[in-house]
Amino acid sequence: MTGRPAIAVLNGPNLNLLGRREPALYGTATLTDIENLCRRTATELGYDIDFRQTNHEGTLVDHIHEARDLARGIVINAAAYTHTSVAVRDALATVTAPVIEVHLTNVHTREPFRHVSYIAAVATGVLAGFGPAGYEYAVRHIAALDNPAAPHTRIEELHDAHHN
Ligand code: CA2
Repeated sequence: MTGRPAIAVLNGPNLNLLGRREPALYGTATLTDIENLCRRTATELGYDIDFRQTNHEGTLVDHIHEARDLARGIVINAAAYTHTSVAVRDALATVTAPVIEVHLTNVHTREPFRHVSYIAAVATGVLAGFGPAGYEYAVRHIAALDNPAAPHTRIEELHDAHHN
């Protein structure tokens, strides 16, 4: 424990294989590289990272419950569970802090079953197709939302600023 506020970065099934299988699709960065990127970004912004990966649906639900109690926001790549899991969606729906759904690939250019997300409707925002950088952008956005001195990160306040 460092005393700094935490941002949770949660990863679903098979993402432990990143960088070792299917580099043409998912790139050469490993999940440890992505963890280091998130940690470097968070440290720069004054946050800790709680970085997890699991291949099990119930464990991902447990990770969401732990993050709900401890983190200022959740970055989640639920991987295949994105397209199948009512349990993951229901767990995320209980989170009041911002939730950013991240995908390395642009799921909308892939098979039709990947166009459907069970979790997008309960997420604050969705990033897909930015590779590992998507994780960094999501961490930066959660830190910005947590900082009341950055009102432009909230769409309704940008609208208000524009119209006043
Ligand atoms: O693009 C993404 O980040 C995905 O969430 C990745 C998931 C896929 O099911 C989603 O549709 C999109 C798959 C993660 C599997 O990762 C692998 C990494 C290396 C080798 C094989 C799988």
